[in-house]
Amino acid sequence: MSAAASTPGMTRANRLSIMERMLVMRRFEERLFELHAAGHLRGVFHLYIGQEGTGAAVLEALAADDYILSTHRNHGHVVGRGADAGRAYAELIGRATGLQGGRGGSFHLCDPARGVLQTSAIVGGCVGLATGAAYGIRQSGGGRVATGFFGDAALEEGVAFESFTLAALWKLPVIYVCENNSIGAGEMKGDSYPRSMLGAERLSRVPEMAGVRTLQVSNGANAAEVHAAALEARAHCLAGKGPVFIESPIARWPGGRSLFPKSTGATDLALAWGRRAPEGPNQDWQENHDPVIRWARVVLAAGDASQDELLALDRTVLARNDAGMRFALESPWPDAATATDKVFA
Ligand SMILES: Cc1ncc(C[n+]2csc(CCOP(=O)(O)OP(=O)(O)O)c2C)c(N)n1
Ligand SMILES: [Mg+2]
Repeated sequence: MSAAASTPGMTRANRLSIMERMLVMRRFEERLFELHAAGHLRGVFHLYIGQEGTGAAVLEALAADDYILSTHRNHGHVVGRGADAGRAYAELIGRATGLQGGRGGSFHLCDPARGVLQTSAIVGGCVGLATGAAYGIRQSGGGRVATGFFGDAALEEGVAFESFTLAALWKLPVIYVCENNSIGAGEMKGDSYPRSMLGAERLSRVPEMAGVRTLQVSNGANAAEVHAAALEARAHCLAGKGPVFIESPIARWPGGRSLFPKSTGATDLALAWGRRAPEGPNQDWQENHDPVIRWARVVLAAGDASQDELLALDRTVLARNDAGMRFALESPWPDAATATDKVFA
């Protein structure tokens, strides 16, 4: 079976667009380690590295005016949607030109002008926000969907069950994308941290119990499978049939297991055509689980691009990214006189 045949419903343009979204997400966050090392990032931050196969595919399946809500692990969703890298970096390092004027930082990064309405770092918060956005869509005539991206732990919060119930009862156009990264990869044991703490034997039992339709993706690194599920979910919502929950299991990136992420080095696209990753604890993930490398193999096998064309795309993405980083570093701090602007109490 050719790779193209394993991407049903997808055009060459879809495959290349997903590749570009993934590279945009990946390069943006890899460069964050440099900002952190230079002391520009204050406090903890969470990276989306390793989850791009899910985010890029869902974003590709959505329409430009669909709404998106996210969590503490939001950078990928925001830049993958097309947010300006410079304004996103500026936000992360607290500059006045940031998407939130430098007041939100990593935990609140969003881009309402591009439909990324809000980010909540409160676990489960995004489930409620996405449901509310879908209610807003319903009240204003429909024709679009709201999509909430959240982690497996969100299902442990009461707001998730309450939101699922309301969305099912009111048949709201909302897609719940659960990025379940409590899945072992490489040296990680299946029962080690992090893992879900639910009584339910499958995550999807929770939304099912509330009457929400569920779709199970077998591997969240497989963007083709995620894309197909997202298209199906969107059509279901637009037909007025109510919410859909997608569980996307993701082999957790080895750099993302500690409180502060640890770099595993810049992604080497040549792993897609046979170069070996450095031996060590990250090798299995880098060669076999990294969604960027896996998708590059799909694009190559489909004949969508040559190795040189993929490298050229990557250089273009990096150049744009790094111009954004320079813009952010050269941007001014917020004016102290505006410190109480947008403070409500
Ligand atoms: C209500 C609430 N409880 C606890 C926390 C602290 N906290 C931040 S991230 C996190 C784990 C989130 O896991 P998951 O939702 O699966 O997302 P992941 O980080 O694995 O992508 C916790 C407990 C929080 N932010 N909000
Ligand atoms: Mg998780």
